[in-house]
Amino acid sequence: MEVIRTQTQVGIVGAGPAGLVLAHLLHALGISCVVLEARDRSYVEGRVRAGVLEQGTVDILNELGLGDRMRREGLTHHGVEIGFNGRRHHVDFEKLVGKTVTVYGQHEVVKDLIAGAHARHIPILFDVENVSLHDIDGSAPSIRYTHHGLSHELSCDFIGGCDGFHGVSRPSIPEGVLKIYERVYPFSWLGILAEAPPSQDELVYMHSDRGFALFSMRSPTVTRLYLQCANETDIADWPDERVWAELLLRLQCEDGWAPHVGQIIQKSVTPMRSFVTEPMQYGRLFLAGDAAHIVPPTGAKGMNLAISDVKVLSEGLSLYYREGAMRGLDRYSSLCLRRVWKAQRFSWWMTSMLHRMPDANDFDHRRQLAELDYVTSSEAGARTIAENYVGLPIEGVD
Ligand code: FAS
Ligand code: PHB
Repeated sequence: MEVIRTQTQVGIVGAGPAGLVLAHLLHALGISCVVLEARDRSYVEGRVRAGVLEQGTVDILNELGLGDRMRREGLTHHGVEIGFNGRRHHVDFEKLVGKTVTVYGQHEVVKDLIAGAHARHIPILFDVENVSLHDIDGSAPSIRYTHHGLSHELSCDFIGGCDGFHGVSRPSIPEGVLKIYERVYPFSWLGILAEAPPSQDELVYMHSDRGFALFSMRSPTVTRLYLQCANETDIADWPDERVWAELLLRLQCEDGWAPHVGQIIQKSVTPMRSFVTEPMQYGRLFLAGDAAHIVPPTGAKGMNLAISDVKVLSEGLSLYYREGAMRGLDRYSSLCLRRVWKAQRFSWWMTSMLHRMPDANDFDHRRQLAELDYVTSSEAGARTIAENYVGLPIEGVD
């Protein structure tokens, strides 16, 4: 079969937050790229996932001229509430670290990124199949794929492996090169979207004897909620009535606060894992986002890390194309991993502090409660939550 040969400077595999933000960052730098995506546009735009944008993520989207709808529809949050023993405790980001976060669904960010890419004629090919990476350890890597039944080969200078945890990029790196660090948690999250106006302005992370629950939101009319559930949970065992009953039990507070109940419009179960691959690059292939690391969503870091990775990558590529210097690209992995591991630590710590651990004894549980009491009653303790939650600084390549 004839192979259609094309070329670009940076080939990007995956049109999630990592791949799409990288494409816009490169476009703004005058560096050509092509984004190859396995699924169709509506699937990618409909994937309901993260909800909290760090200040750094908001700044990057605004600097790219892609923040209009986010500024209109996003919800600025000045803090969160940590709940235990039936009481909620406010952690005030603004007072403690002078920053805020924005609640705006990942799927809304993706819609804005794709719309912006089309307006700027940044090529995104959806429904690509049989993607394979070649000569990634040489100076002329390429990506082969089929699209609408035709075979293609995209020659490029560099490849952005932005294809998530189950993508082809990480497995394209030869055996023995990568060191994998992983922890799988003994529970998952059952998440719902409900057509119910949020019953308060801020998120509530609740540690209850029955298990963890999270009250979040998407808009003035849509509430987002999660509850800790067993791994391998079959969603068929959780009809809407059972989900609401359990959420109301776990989130109940002495002051009578409770989420508003409404029609559930989306339900899913997400396993929880911490995962890091080192290094995050091999030859001219650079892994970014979930292709390189996974965090439990308790710290609201997943999507934000994906975007900070590609910010660093874009700076390294800019240095290369401006000055022919590889020093930024050579530092990509070490720079990203320093911030990734701090986000891993925070996400693990929030998860360990807030969830009921199946193997915990009474001492462990009382120690957990003491930790929650400390971080919500000590300014130093609350500040460590605040500065990690709003996002640690992104170190530049130079
Ligand atoms: P993504 O997985 O978003 O994107 C990768 C893209 O690559 C996908 O579009 C995929 O279709 C494509 N792809 C895969 N293989 C390919 C191939 N061979 N060829 C071409 N394309 C390919 N984070 C939070 O902060 N809070 C949350 O509540 C939260 N909930 C989550 C729920 C679920 C079910 C999952 C899976 C993740 C959740 N996350 C959450 C984490 C999530 O937000 C990720 O961190 C974020 O999507 C990472 O973005 P990317 O790295 O771009 O990867
Ligand atoms: C969400 O709104 O989806 C969300 C918020 C905070 C988290 C995880 C998910 O830690």
